[in-house]
Amino acid sequence: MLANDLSLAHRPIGELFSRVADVEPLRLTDDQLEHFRRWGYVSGIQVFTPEQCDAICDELSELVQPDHAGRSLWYEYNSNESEDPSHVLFHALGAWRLRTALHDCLFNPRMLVPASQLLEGDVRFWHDQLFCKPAHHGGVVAWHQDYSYWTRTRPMAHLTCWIGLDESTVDNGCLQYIPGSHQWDLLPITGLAGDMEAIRQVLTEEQLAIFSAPVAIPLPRGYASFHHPLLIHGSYANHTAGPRRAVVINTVRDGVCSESADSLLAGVPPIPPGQPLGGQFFPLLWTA
Ligand SMILES: O=C(O)CCC(=O)C(=O)O
Repeated sequence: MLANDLSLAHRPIGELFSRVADVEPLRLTDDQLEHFRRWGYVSGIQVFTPEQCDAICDELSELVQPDHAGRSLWYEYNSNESEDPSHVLFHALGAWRLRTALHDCLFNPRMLVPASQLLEGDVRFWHDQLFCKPAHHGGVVAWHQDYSYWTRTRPMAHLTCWIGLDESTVDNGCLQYIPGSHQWDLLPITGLAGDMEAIRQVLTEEQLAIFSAPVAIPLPRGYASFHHPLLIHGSYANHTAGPRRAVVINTVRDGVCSESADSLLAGVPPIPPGQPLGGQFFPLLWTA
């Protein structure tokens, strides 16, 4: 085990994400909860201050360099998941193990209080993700359902929190949703970073009709959108002069179990099928 593996710490290490005395103002309203139930997402929730975004961006600028300290700790690391040099999508899982702000942001009540409401229980960490599209030649994230990548865990009681580190706009490739698609069945994986429209091959005529009306989710810097594990989402390319960077925090309701005898994340010791997620790599983040 490596001494600088921050996954050993199950509480904040630094001061950037200080405790919040009163969590009541952080709670989603009944209208927001109803919006999530009906459409599969709720957005426009501030979870990071500009100072917190700056600290995470500083760490990120180090982590995109190929020879950074701690690089053996990643679960996945793709400098360009698209494999097309003219459309770059930096996508990496496991940053919480490498740098303090990216670790401590998991314990942020501004994210955890809404997550607990949406999951209807205690919140356990699943994994983090970084999605970064550089200026001028940032690639797409193809339409997909998150749970199609997570069927090795069950029951489906998962949640995604997407947090912009830059203002995200239609022009720089903000998140896009197909509202209501969380009611659809689980679809097969059709790729994450290549052909934006590949998912169309597996949709019915009825689904294709709904699919023609995606909703863009532009957000100010530090603001989040939460979505359901079956909601279809993606994002278009970034051809603007600035980057579009995001941290994604994926959580589960406490009690979600492994469904696989293999490692759930690269390098993590297996959790036997039927056993709940827990231990060093899956800390409990919030008790309702
Ligand atoms: O950052 C993006 O554009 C896509 C993020 C995404 O696919 C996710 O949060 O599951």
